[in-house]
Amino acid sequence: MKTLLLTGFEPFLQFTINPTMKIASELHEQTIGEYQIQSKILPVDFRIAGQQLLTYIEKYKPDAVISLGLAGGRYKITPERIAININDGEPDNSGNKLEDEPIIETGAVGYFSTLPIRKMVHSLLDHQLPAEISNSAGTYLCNHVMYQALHYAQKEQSKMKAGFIHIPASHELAVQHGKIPSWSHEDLLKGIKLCIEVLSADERS
Ligand code: PCA
Repeated sequence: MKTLLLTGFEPFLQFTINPTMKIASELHEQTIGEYQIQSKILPVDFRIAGQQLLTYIEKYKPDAVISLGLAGGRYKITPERIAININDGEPDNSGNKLEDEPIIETGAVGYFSTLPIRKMVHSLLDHQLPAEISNSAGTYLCNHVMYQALHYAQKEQSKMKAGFIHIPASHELAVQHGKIPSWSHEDLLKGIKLCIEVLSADERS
């Protein structure tokens, strides 16, 4: 059995709910394909999210890491293609406002996801769930943790796969927010389960 570290994020900015929390916690300790899942929720804080993620990676020594984030306003499930070496954006939940700052001073400009993102998108579409690869994870916390995991794998010459999937709002969040498209929790959960099945099947082939 392999280990998957699955992370979600706490709520942030104007989003009073983060649907990734519910998905991550419902999948905690479940088995999908060859993967036993360990779920964790990360803080929306530039100074501690990456460190927490690396602590969990060292603790669980996962074969793969999938981090989930909310992309409020997107209509589709979007596996991310690349993480870039920049922290920039709105203040985080602790009030840190970073601008044009490298995540890791000596790190690469960017890292491609090592998840089977094209196969994930195909599988989601085959199951009638709208999906596409995203070519930018932004420069906020989601990009930050994706970069941190991939940098770690590269630095340690680890075979650990890593990457990030952004999801749309849930109906629950959209009702509170008022101006963003949304999916049912059940469909979001189904989509993430499919992505994990694809990851597992990809490694068997
Ligand atoms: N989405 C934000 C940070 C936390 C989350 O769920 C992002 O896209 O960076």
